[in-house]
Formats: sequence, C-alpha cells, structure tokens
Amino acid sequence: MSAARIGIGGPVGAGKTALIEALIPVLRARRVDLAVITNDLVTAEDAERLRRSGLIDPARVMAVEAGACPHTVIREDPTLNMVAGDTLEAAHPGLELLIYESGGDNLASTFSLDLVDWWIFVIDVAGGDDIPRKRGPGVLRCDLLVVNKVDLAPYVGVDLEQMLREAIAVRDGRPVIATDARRGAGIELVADAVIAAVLFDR
Ligand SMILES: Nc1nc2c(ncn2[C@@H]2O[C@H](COP(=O)(O)OP(=O)(O)OP(=O)(O)O)[C@@H](O)[C@H]2O)c(=O)[nH]1
Ligand SMILES: [Mg+2]
Repeated sequence: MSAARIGIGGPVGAGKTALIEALIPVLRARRVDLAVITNDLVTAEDAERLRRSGLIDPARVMAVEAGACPHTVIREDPTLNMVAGDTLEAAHPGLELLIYESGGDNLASTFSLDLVDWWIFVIDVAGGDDIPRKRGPGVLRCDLLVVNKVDLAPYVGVDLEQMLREAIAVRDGRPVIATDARRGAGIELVADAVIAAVLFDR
C-alpha cells in the first residue's frame, strides 16, 4: 500500500515548518509512520532544521530545491516532488504519510492533486485580518485552512474571532482551524483532520 500524501502551503513565514514540527510528535504518538519533503527556493534550510530537530529520523526528511517560484514544483510540474516521495517510500517500507512543505509563496499558491491527496494552507494572524477577505485561491481551495500565530492577535490589533468568521464564510463553511504552532494549541485538531482525511483508521 502506498503512503498518503498531504501538502502544506502558505505565505513566507506563516508557520508551515512550525506546524510540521508541532504535528510530528502528535502523529507519531498516534503511531503514524511518516516522512517529510520540504521545498525551498535554492537551499535545504527547512529540511536541515527538521533533521536537527530531534523530532524525526533525519533519513525521513528530504529537500527538493524548486529553483523557481515554489508553486511550479507543487502545481505546474510536480515531478521532482513525486520522485522524492517515491524515493522515501522505497527506503521506508510501511510508510503511511508523506508531508510536503511548499516553499513560501503567495495567496495564489495551490497544490496539484497529481502530487497530494489533500492539502493545508497556512496563513497567520500577523499577516493581517484582511487575508481571508482577499479570497486567494490558496485560502479558498485548500482542504483545511490553518490560521496560525493566534497568540499574536492582541499585539497586532487583530480581532481573531472576526478573522475566523470571515475565513469560514469565504470558504463556504469548509474547515478552518486556529493554531499556535509554537505552543501546540490547535495541533491535535489538525492531526484529527489529517487522520480523518487520509488515514481513516486511527
Ligand atoms: N508567536 C508565534 N510565532 C510562530 C508561530 N508559528 C511560527 N512562528 C514563528 O514564525 C517564524 C516563521 O515560522 P516558520 O515555521 O519558519 O514559517 P514557514 O511558513 O515555514 O516559513 P518559510 O518556509 O520560510 O516560508 C518563526 O520565527 C517561528 O518561530 C506561532 O504560532 N506563534
Ligand atoms: Mg518553512
């Protein structure tokens, strides 16, 4: 059986890697056998960060360097990412879940369903409470919208409840989860959503 593949996209610095760092222990506690592929522009910075984190066997982290706008390798031609996924699956029999982190992009960023079965878009409170209203394709089309850095709302003058209401409204009620990836708030809910969407039986 091949591993389920999920994507995590969103603007630069929204907290995609932080979300993965928070999710890994929660998913591993639920005995999910997982690996991660990060996409950066011309470096392997996020992959190195995960390898050093002590959260996951470094052999279960691969970097794909996009060398161009991040969406090109998650949407237009995801071949590099597909091959990296196949490599990890071959090296780790029993792998159940592959998590792809897109390079930081803009609000138009979306994943090809040739690459992933299901995907998350991460925005953050400090990016501004008007982001949901701007109705970018990432916000609208993702399977799960994560609104991260909720701890910062009071410091950046954001009415979190209103931001979440607007996010749910523009998504016609499809799922939105608020998180603080640094402290772990909301992460169990994200893990529940991943499991319900692609792993079913935990
Ligand atoms: N206060 C707060 N800071 C956060 C949270 N999540 C991430 N950060 C911080 O935000 C910064 C960016 O987080 P990353 O996880 O590197 O963001 P990213 O989306 O992976 O960034 P790129 O891969 O460069 O696009 C880091 O300094 C994190 O520590 C959060 O929930 N609250
Ligand atoms: Mg990152």
